[in-house]
Amino acid sequence: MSFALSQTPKYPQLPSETPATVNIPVDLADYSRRTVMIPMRDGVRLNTIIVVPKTATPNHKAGIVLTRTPYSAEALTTNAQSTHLGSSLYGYDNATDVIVQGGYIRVIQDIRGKYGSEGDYVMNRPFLGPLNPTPVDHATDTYDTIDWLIKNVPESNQKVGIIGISYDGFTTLAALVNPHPALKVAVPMNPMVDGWRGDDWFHNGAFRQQNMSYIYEQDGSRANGYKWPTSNWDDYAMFMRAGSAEALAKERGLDQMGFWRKVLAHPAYDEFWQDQAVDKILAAQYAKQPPTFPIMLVHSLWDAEDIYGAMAVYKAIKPLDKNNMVSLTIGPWHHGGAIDDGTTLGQLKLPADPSYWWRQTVLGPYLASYLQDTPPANPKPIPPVTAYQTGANKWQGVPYWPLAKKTTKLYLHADGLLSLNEPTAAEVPSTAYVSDPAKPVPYRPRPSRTAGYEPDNGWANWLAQSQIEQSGRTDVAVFTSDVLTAPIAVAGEPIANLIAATSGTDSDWVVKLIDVYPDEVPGDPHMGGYQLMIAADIFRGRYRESLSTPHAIPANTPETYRFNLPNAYHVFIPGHRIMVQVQSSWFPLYDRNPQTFVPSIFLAQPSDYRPATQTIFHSTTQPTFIELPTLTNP
Ligand code: PG9
Repeated sequence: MSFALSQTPKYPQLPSETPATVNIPVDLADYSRRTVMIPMRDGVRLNTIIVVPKTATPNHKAGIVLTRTPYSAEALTTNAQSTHLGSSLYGYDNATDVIVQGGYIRVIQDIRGKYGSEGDYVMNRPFLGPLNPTPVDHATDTYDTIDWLIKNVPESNQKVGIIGISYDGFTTLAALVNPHPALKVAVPMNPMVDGWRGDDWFHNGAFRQQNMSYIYEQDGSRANGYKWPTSNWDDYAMFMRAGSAEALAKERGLDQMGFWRKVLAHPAYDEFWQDQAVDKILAAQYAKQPPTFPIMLVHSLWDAEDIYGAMAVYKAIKPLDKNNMVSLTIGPWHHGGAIDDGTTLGQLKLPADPSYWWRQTVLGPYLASYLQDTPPANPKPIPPVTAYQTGANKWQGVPYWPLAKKTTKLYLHADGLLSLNEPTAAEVPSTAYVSDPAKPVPYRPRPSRTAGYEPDNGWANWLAQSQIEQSGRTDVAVFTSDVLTAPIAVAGEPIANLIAATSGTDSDWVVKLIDVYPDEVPGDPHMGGYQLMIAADIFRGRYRESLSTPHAIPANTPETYRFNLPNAYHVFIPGHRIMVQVQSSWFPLYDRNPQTFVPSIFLAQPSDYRPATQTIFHSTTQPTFIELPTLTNP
């Protein structure tokens, strides 16, 4: 480290050996790198890194692949001081292999308020309208950026594609709102779309408290310089000791962050969340004018962060897609798995590498068709939906989604049984368990690390972890089918139709649809008896009548909780069994429901947290079932 001296030094100095900046000699690298500040319409300038392969020249122009990120354009483009473009980009960096092979100009921009960009940061800055009275949002920033790029990058062929995962998937979707005419293709991957319904902040009203550290670091400073103060290796212990998310927030100073205060003020699905849901915004736009350029939505089946977004957008805009511009990929992936190594998903081994196959066979030709001046001749057409069927473990091109046209009901029964038959009058009509907020069900084995992507963290693949440990708990109700003799293929969103009562006045309900492997799996011993979640989600009972207005649950009264589980494309194969688990906590990922109705769970007091007896009904008149969207020919 060297320190600049403000005065003439008193003692003799050795001259510093360190230059002011270090550059790779221009002739050595196969690319050039420019850092520019692009002015937006309100005068704010956004830090933008433009990496140009040497194959792109003013006489041999190339398309631009743009990503807009809160995660540091500098970091994403300086993976190595490499002479090769591919190695200089960070890791897989939104499909580096495809970007390099396609000869594209790579542009990564810090969104306003983050890292090298000017302006203020607002989490998922809402679009212009009631929540944003300023003249700028991510749509206008993308427009202004593209406009500048095509006028100021002489190697550009005037064709721009935008691509990104998660937050960068959200900014990719934002580019679709009143898009610039030079925007020719968009690939939003695992985008954050609706923070309340099923992406990062809540799922059906249950708060994802493990993202509190994300809010702290993201809102805390431009360059994420303030790190969440840790205290425990095991988040389960940390959240239990604090008592509630709000108490922990106070303890750690999270209440200094603006977005946290918004979360606290909006626990229900009020206008704050509804008005910024991107699926609704795009549907309103496309109802007036259908999409005019290609958009490929990318969904990960085991996405621990944004399992809702891509499919919600597809559902909302596909019926409005009169020009057939919108396609879909559904992959056997964790969050961001499309640009990662796809050969494993936790314990699961997948033949070949589905991620590499998809990038090379689908994404590469797709981008080439719309961004290259001379795309490869006779490309194989990209199907409307490219989906990976787990269980059978194969990619398939399918004409529409959901693929299933029929519904098969999977009924819960007495004695922990599960079958396609309705309950009979001879059966015990209900199953009960005690849910104790003092001992919530761990969502994954402890120690439960803060969500992160370090190699030993486990967060990325927790949705694919075996549920075997949970199946042995007394506070988890378990229902299992006989061993299957014929396949059952699911292709769409299963719907949980739970009829249940609680002795409390509020309750969470977690429903998990599980594929149980045979007791022994030849050649893959770790999979013996494995309980793989195929679709699972949580529903906060106070929202059963209205998502925007909570209502107390009348104690000891059967109520219907009907909610969609995330999409599945899975075949339960002969020799396997199907299982459904029902529980009332998923901790510490979700905050605990005190099981006593209080106006805001964020403000629940220790005395509000009480054990409750939970009763699941499976009688002839009150049957609980899962509606499976099934295929006639698996
Ligand atoms: N899922 C992350 C995120 C997106 C938007 C808001 C907050 C978090 C992400 O991976 O970017």
